[in-house]
Amino acid sequence: MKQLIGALAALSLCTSATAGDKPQVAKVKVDAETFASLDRNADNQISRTEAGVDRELSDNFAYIDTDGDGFISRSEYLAQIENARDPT
Ligand SMILES: [Ca+2]
Ligand SMILES: [Ca+2]
Repeated sequence: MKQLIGALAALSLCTSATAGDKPQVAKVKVDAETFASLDRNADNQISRTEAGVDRELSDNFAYIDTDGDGFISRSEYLAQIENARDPT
């Protein structure tokens, strides 16, 4: 029985050690889907009105809209995710 507990402990250690990489990959996928769900009229960009449903996005709209055209394009949205993941 002790051996089994030891094996389980080793297994859970192993799981938590590898878990570090996975959430980020999953988050990017979720965020790409979030873009599609925010883009209500499917014109491939998020207007201020569309961003209004997401307070964080709305608050950072001007910052995310790097070319200042008043819309967040898919690339601007994904670039913002990249910046959030890696501030350097
Ligand atoms: Ca749109
Ligand atoms: Ca823009």
